[in-house]
Amino acid sequence: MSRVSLSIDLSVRQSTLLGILSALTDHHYSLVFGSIAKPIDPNHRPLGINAEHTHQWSVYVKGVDNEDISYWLKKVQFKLHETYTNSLRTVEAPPFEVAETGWGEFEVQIKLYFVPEANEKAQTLWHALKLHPYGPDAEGQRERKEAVVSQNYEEIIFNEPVEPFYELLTSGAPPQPTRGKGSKGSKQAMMKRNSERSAEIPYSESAENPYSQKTEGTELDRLNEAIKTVEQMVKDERTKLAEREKVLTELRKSEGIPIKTK
Ligand code: SLL
Repeated sequence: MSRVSLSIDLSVRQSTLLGILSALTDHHYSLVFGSIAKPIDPNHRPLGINAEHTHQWSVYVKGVDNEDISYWLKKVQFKLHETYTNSLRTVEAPPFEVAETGWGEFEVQIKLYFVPEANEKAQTLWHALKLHPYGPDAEGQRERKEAVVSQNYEEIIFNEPVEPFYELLTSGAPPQPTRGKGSKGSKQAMMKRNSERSAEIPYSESAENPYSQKTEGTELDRLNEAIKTVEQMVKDERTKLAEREKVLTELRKSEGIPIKTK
């Protein structure tokens, strides 16, 4: 009895460990998706738009820190609310975005299509288009007519990419146009210029971009700690199992009774 439950416990822990290890060896490609919306200024209404439309907005998929991700992301299909004409919008090249006007919020379906070398099926994301400010300062934001940004960070994981695609991924994005002199984030820009072409996220976070190698490093440290803990747990369970087996063998010998394990 105890022997059976122990071995199940052990296999669960081992699979956790394998999960963590494979998460470390998979290839992660990051993107940001979301929307930005602004109330239409009644004195500057764009020509020819529906009188009921109150907001201008755009929904987008882009690289972290605006990195060009078209070397692995081939096209994006945005499915808008059915009140829009031609509600299925396909964008075949960056910027992967749809700009519109409207009056209501809705869920946008975003379908990502990868380059053929990826040999990966399209992936679907959902984004709730936000037109109205939300959160603790919603009222202030509304009064100041601030743009409403709602965005998410996403990591696409390609497991064991097929060889040509792996090469493509690790050869990375074409070099970014460099910013003007004295621009902020110069360390980051330098890291980018000096490094090999890579699909990696920026070295450090910035005001516009919270996703960086530094924050990722902290996460990896935590994962490494978790692996150590899991390894120790597996070791402890093995020791316990061996001890129990020893007791079982001794019991078998002294009692001469076959002990059922089911
Ligand atoms: C709502 N469930 O009631 C949502 C639907 C639809 C948004 C929002 C303009 C369409 C058009 C538009 O803003 N549709 O006139 O082309 O809030």
